[in-house]
Amino acid sequence: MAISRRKFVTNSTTALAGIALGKSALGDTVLNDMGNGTLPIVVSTWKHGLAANRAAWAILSEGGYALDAVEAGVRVPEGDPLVTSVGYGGIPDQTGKVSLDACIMDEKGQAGSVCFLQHIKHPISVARLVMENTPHVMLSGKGALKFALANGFKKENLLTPEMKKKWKEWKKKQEARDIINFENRSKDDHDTIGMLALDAEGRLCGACTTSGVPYKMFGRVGDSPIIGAGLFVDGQVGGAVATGQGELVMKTLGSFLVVEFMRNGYSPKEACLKAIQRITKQIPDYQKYQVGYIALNSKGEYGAFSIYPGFDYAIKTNEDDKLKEAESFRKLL
Ligand code: SD4
Repeated sequence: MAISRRKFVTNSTTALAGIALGKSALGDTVLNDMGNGTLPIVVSTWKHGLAANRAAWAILSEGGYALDAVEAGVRVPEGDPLVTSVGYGGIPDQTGKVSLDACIMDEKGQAGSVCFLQHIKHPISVARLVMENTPHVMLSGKGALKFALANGFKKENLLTPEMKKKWKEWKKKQEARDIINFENRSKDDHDTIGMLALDAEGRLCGACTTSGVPYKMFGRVGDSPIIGAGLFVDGQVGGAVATGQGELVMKTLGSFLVVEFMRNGYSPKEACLKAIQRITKQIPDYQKYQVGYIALNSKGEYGAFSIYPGFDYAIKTNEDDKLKEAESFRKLL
């Protein structure tokens, strides 16, 4: 059922009445669709999305495939030791080990994923191989590593000397660092990259890759490799990716939810807002955490929304190469 903007504003205002969200603020929020439908387009999370988008753009602007574009795009922060939340140079777990989560989806709904993968710099490329060369969707831990090594990936030490030093400092203090993206964050924390691209032929694909929550428990897996949580793509409708505290995203199957809202007629931004509202309604201690979603529909319109201010996302089209701050739920309260 397609829902008109007016009806959405009314419904949402009613739903949010308990938290005194002003009608005009919500109206402003939901009326702001973005993207004018020109293809190709690529959107991704956080500031490191700018460089990643440019790598994706090199493929998209030549008429290339969105799947190649998202893989090439997210490999940039995966390989960059200065991006401390993805791939090589990622913040380790409590035991000083870097473990990575990643997944990828194509326009036909095919999916591949790896989780708790150690020693491999580019988990996104392993996830793509799981999708293309196995009958499965997800490989984990030692099995994922074995599969990667059998397919020619190199075993590497992903813990940079800088991160080892930071981890040792953290160990002395044992500060809880499960609250990410606000309050507790240091300037150089950057966070998961999720990327969505729509190529010149209208093929929509997505990728998501991370080293996860800083100083997580050994063995912890977040939302990022979970199809439907960290990433979901329906080539006919749209795609969504999540960043932030993965546990909240997993409990609400966030990216799938965003895509389902788009299927029901909501714009990408409205759909992200509705998925954030699901968290704020269902998760009692949500205030402690940040979550952000970005979405891109099959018409090339995009949008984003987060719980707290401070979530930036990057957009690249023929005309744009920019970073934008998502609107946020708590700012409207
Ligand atoms: C996780 N969602 O492992 C990831 C972390 C993240 O921005 O996105 N940080 O929970």
